[in-house]
Amino acid sequence: MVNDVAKVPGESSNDSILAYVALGCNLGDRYDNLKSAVDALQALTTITQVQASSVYETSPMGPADQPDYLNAVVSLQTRLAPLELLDALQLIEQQHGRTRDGERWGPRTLDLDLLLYAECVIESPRLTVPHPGIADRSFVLFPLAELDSELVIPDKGPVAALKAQCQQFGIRRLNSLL
Ligand code: A4P
Ligand code: MG
Repeated sequence: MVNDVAKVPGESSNDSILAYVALGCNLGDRYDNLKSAVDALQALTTITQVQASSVYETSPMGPADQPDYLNAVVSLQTRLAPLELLDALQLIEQQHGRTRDGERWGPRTLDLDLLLYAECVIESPRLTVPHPGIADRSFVLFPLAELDSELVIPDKGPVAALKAQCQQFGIRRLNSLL
């Protein structure tokens, strides 16, 4: 089901949409991978006004025998449809050596998750927005709240309240990406 601005996940909008994307990485040069992903987003003509949170180092959610993650969130403006934006994110993941052959929640060179697409609620085979994990992960909520502390997540509530009660994952704030 889809409401608000984008009526169909594959159909682009005449209006510029504010979207939020979560970045995660725990393999390779983690900071370089995140920075390079932000550079790749900024290089797209279909995406403008990219703003990045600080980088956070976090203990892994899922299997414990994997390196700590670096996480961040970016906001951006786009006229891409939700599925077109997902395509763009998955292409950037592939360009950064992302494979999908390991265990669930296993280590990765780059994960780009579409957190929010305006106020849209989307349930389609390839895409769920807001992202299913958005409301209970410190490594998403802390950087997201940095970009907009007043943000209200559709069907979930204010980011500030969610941040106050979420699971922490040993979160440590590092430097900024931009
Ligand atoms: N998909 C559906 N909705 C979305 C969305 N909103 N954004 C589909 C992105 N993709 C979405 O994703 C699987 C499928 O989800 C895609 O094909 C897409 O069509 P994937 O990237 O292939 O696999 P994944 O990321 O491993 O799956 P999953 O279950 O979404 O994992 P998460 O939730 O991304 O968690 N620990 C720390 N500290 N920090 C992390 O960032 N990340 C994970 C992965 C595990 N542990 C972590 C972290
Ligand atoms: Mg993912």
